[in-house]
Amino acid sequence: MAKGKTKLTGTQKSRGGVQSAPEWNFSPAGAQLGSSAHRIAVGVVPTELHKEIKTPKGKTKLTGAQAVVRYLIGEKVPYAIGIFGHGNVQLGQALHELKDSIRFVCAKNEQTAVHIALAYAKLTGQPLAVTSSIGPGSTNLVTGAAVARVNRLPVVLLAGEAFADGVGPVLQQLESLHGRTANDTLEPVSKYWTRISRPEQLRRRLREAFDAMLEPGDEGPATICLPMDVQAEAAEFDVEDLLHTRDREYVRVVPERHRLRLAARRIAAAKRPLILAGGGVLRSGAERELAALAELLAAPVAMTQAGKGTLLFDHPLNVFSLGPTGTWCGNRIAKKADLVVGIGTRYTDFSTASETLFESRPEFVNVSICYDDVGKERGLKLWGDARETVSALRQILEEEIHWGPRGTGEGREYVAGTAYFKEIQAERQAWLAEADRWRTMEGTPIPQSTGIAIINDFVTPQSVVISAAGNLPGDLSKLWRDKDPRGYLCEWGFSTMGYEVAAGLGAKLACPDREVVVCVGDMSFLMASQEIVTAVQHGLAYTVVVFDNGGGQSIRHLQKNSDFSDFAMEFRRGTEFVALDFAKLAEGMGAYGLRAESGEELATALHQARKNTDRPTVIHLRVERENMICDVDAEAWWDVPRPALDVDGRESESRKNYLASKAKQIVL
Ligand SMILES: Cc1ncc(C[n+]2csc(CCOP(=O)(O)OP(=O)(O)O)c2C)c(N)n1
Ligand SMILES: [Mg+2]
Repeated sequence: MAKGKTKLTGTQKSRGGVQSAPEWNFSPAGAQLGSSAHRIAVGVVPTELHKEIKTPKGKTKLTGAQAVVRYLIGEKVPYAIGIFGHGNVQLGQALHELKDSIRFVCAKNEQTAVHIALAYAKLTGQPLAVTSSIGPGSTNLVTGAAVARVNRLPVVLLAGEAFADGVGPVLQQLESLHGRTANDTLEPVSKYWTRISRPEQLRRRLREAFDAMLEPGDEGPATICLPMDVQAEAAEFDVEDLLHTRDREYVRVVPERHRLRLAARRIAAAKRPLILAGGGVLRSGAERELAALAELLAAPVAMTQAGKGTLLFDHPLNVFSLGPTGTWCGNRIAKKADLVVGIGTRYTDFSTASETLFESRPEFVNVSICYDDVGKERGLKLWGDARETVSALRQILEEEIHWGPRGTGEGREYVAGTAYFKEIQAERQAWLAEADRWRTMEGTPIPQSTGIAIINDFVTPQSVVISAAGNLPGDLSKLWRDKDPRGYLCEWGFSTMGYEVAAGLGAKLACPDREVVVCVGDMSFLMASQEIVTAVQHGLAYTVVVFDNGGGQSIRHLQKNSDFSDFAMEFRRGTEFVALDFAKLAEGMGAYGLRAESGEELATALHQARKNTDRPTVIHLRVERENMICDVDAEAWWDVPRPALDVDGRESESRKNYLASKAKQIVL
C-alpha cells in the first residue's frame, strides 16, 4: 500500500491498539455518550451474533472464550469484572468483541473484583462474572470466593488456567506436579468448581455452574478454570443454544402440611416465643409475612446482621440484634424464650453467643430453604421458602387453630395487657434510651457512635449503608435505625476487611439511583481502597466515610477487655501516631477528599458528598479511640480462647473464667 499504511477493518483497528470507543460511564458526562453508555442493555443479544458463519451442520465456529461470553450474555449477566494477564487476554478479546452486551469493569485487585460482584448479587440476586489471569490472579480470588460461599452469594469466577495440553511454561504456576495448579486453591471455597480441558465441555459445565450457583438458599461461587489454550481454540457451537434464556426464577418450595400444622401447634403453645430473622427473609422477600406473623403472635423479633431491617427499628416488636456485638435488649429476651422461630438464619456464633445464649433451652422451629440450616439447634424443620412458609404458618394459626390476633390496626396497637408484651416494651425503651445516649455523645474528635448517628440521620430510605469489619458492624447493628428493609448491607458472614469500598461500587452498579454510603475503618480502608480508581473511571458516585481511630480498635479493645496485652493494633511509630490523610489519598486516586472531626463538619461533608455526582467522595472522619460502645456489656459471650499459661508458666485467672463460660455452651 502507498505511504506504507495498512488497510484495517473496524475490528482490526481496535485490535491493533488504535483507541477504541470511549469506555462506558455513569456520570453525567458519560451519559452524554448516549443512553446505552449510561444504562446497560442487559441481556440484549446483538442480532449479528445469530448471523455468524455457520458450518454445514448448522453450528458456528467460536473460540472457547467467545462461547463463554455468549453463554454469559444468554444468562443475562450484565457485567464482567477483573484484570487481564497472559492467562485470560483470550477471554478479554471475546469480551471486547461484545462489550456493548456485557460491560467490562477493570478492577484493581481480583479479590475486590469479587467483592464488587457480591454487593451487586446481594442487592439484586443476580450473579456477575469475575475473571483473573493464571497464578496470582487466581489466588487473589480466593478470599472473595470464600466471602461468596459464606454469605451464600452467586458469582461466576472465570479463572485463567495453565495449558490443557500440559506443555506450557511454569511462569505463575506451582511447579509441583500431581495435576495441581494455583486454581486448586479455589476448590474448597467454591460451590461448584471445574477445570475445562476441551472447548466442547463448556456448554454443559457452564449450565451446571449456573444451576449450582443459583440454588435457592445455598447460592455460592462457581469457579470455571479456563486453560489459556482452550480459551483460544475454536470448536463448533450451537449459538442459539448458548444464547437461549434459561428459566432463572426463584423457586419457592413449601413444607408438607402436616409439618406446618405441627409447627403451628407448637408456636401457639409457646408463652415466650421469639422470632429470629436472618438474611433469608430478605432473600425471599418475606418482610411483610414476617411482620404479619410477629403481629399475629405479638412475638418479639430479633435480627441478625444479614436480616437487619426486616422489621424497621420503630416497630414495637423489634428487639434488635443478638449476641456479643448485639444489644442487651435482644439478648435478655432471647435468654428467657421458650420457643424460637428461626427464619432464614444460619445460627452463627453472633446470633447464639457461641451457643450460650438460649439458656432456657427453648424449642426451635426453623424455616429455611437451605437444608444445611433448617435442622440446626435440633429445630423442627420447615424446609421451604421463607415467604411462602411463613405465610402458610400464619394461615394455619388463623384458620385452623383459630389463633386470635394479639395485635390490631396493622399490628401497631397491641392488646398490651400481656406481661410479655409489657416486658418487651420496657426492654426496648431502656435500650433505646441507652442508644440515644451514645448517639448524642459529644467530644473532640467525636465518638464513633455519634458519627454513626449523624450519618443515619442524614440518609434517606433510598440510601444503602455498607460495612464489613472492625467495630462498625457491631456499632451499626446497635445504633443504626433502618429506614428501608434493603438499606443495610453488612458483610458479617466472613467479616472481611477490605470489602467495603469495592462493595460500594457494586451497590452503585446494582442500584444507580440509590445513594450509597460506605462506613469503613481506617485499617480496613488501608487494606483495600484501590477500587476508588475504578469508580472514578466509570463515573460512579458514592460516599466513603473512613473512621480514623488510629488503627484496629475493635481488636485492641478485644485485647484490653479479654486480658490480652494491648499489642500492635495501632498505627504508631513509638508513641506517635502516623499522620495519615485519607482525603489526600482519595484525591490522589482521582476522587474527592474531605475531612471532618466534629459533628457539624461531618454533616457538612455528607451534604457536599451528595452533591458530587461524577465520582466518589471520601470523608476522613477522625473519631475517639477509647470511649467506644463496643465496651458496653451486651450480656452475651463470644468464644475467644484465653491462653492456658501466663508468661511465668502458671495457669491464668483469665483461663479459669474462660473455661467457666465455655462450660455453659449448649451444643445441640
Ligand atoms: C481480612 C481480615 N484480616 C483480619 C481480620 C481481623 N480483624 C477484625 S477487625 C480488625 C481491625 C479492623 O480495623 P479498622 O478497620 O480500623 O476498624 P476498627 O477495629 O478500628 O473499628 C481486624 C484486624 C479481618 N476481619 N479481616
Ligand atoms: Mg480503626
